[in-house]
Amino acid sequence: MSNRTFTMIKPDAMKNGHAGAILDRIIKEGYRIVALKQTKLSAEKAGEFYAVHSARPFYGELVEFMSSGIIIAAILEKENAVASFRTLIGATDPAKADEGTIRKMYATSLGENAVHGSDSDENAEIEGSFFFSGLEKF
Ligand code: RTP
Ligand code: MG
Repeated sequence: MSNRTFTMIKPDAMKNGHAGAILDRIIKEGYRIVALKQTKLSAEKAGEFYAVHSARPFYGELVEFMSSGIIIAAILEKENAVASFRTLIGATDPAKADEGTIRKMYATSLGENAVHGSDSDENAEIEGSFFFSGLEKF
């Protein structure tokens, strides 16, 4: 089991001023920041990142949203990082997320849900490498 995951603070949380609170929570929960940057995805890059969802009805909306504003991308390290981080962020739909989870506290809607968390060790590695070179991971 790998001890790393990949996250993004999505455009809604950035625009709503939650980035500081979310990063503070992540650090307080014991994640070490391996790499971090503020950036903006083009529609093409957002489409590539979420290519696994390209056949889904919400794909166009998802690509438009994820390229609509600045994001923060980060690689995080903690024991059992992928699963523990998905527990910390809560269900995809904030209305169904547990009390105290990041999506419950900061997400806007199912489509605009504040944060991303990798869903497997393999995808954590692929997604982290999408944003960061080896020289940017410490
Ligand atoms: P993520 O990949 O962003 O961490 O979210 P997730 O695993 O919880 O959910 P996933 O199934 O991978 O969906 C990716 C993102 O697509 C948007 N979505 N919209 N309108 C809809 O029905 C719908 N369903 C999913 C969400 O922004 C979700 O995070
Ligand atoms: Mg996902």
